[in-house]
Amino acid sequence: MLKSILENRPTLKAEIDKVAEVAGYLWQKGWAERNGGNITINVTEFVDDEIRRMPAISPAYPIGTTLPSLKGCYFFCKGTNRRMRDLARWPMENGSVIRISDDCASYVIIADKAVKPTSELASHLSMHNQMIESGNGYKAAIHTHPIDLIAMTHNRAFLQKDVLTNLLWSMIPETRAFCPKGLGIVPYYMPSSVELAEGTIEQLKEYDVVMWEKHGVCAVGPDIMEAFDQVDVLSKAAQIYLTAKSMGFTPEGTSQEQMDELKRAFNL
Ligand code: 2HA
Ligand code: ZN
Repeated sequence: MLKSILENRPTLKAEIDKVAEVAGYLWQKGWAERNGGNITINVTEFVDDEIRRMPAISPAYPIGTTLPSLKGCYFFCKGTNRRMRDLARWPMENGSVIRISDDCASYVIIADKAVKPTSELASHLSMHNQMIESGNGYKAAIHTHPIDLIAMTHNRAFLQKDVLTNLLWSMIPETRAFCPKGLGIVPYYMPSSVELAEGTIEQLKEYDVVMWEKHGVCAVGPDIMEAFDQVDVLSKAAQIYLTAKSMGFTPEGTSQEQMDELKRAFNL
């Protein structure tokens, strides 16, 4: 049996372990039906000369767009049509490491198996390209289908800029503290489309979390655990809103003054 790229690479393995842990959370939360959702992480910092010499185990596939800042980059990506709950248990069977080709418009798979990456690869890699260009040091992108947050995007009133941000911030102070930029909104586009990727990139200039109308959420962060945490915090706030609603009343929400006080106290 061929050895895994993770063998004798504890720092790379630790990042893949975090991906597997988060994949398990997504399944447990009911956010990852069938093959729903995607995770990609930039693993370039863990790449050594031996990895750089590893031959392609797939043809060169087009990304669908050209991303100049990804030259020489490597990513671990969930496989297309693979289940999150399977990624949780067997990450290297349900995801793969890819190398961006020198043309920055295509990629090859290098390890462990020729598992073709996520259908949302163009939007994920566009997010990574932008994170590199912004210099924010972020290495992880997650896309998932949280029931409560998606339900909220079915209400047109919530799709106006920062309406949802302010509503969710006002449900519990932690949301203001741990999701300080709030969330952006991308109007409905076909899954996997270039429009969806471009809309996401535009919103990420301002936010770390972006809602895809009637589809799901995308979040970015320094690592996959932190990207997940932001979605988790927002989902908690959405749960509080809908629990109050199902008790028959509209929750009052903390006041603008109380939120401003928090902003000052936490230096947000
Ligand atoms: O990969 O969620 O939007 C499955 C999806 C695509
Ligand atoms: Zn999706």
